[in-house]
Amino acid sequence: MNRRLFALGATLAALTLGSCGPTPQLKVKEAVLTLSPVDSNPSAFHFNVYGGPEDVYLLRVSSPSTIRTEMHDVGVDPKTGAVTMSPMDRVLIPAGETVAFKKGGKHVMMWGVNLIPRKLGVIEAEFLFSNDVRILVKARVQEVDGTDPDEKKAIDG
Ligand SMILES: [Cu+2]
Repeated sequence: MNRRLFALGATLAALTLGSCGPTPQLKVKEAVLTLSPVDSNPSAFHFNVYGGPEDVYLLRVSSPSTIRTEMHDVGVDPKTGAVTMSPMDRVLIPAGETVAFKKGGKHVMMWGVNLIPRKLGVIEAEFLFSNDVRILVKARVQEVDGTDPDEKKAIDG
């Protein structure tokens, strides 16, 4: 019995040591919130999601500094050729692959961004995945032209 358990343990150790290369880690990086020039319009949130050891879905991106968020994809209307945005309720993050939320593609829209991130130049966002992992991210906040938020400039200067 004891010998059997030992053998099992040795096998598990061998399997763990035998896997080649570092195990990919589910991560969110390069996150930037671009403030809308018009306060009543949503701001655009961009980032890269790095897939982990298994396929997962990104289910939600939220922030205590916003009223509402939505994940959107960008497409082209086949009839009119106009660029359209459609909400997504989940986004597949394949194991070991990078999914970019970038200008002209997938993105998160944030409504009602309050004064805190505008003053700090940083916004906290939480990413919820289908494997129950939550990742907290501090993202840079910028104006449409890429500069620091106006409120931050007003305080700093
Ligand atoms: Cu959108």
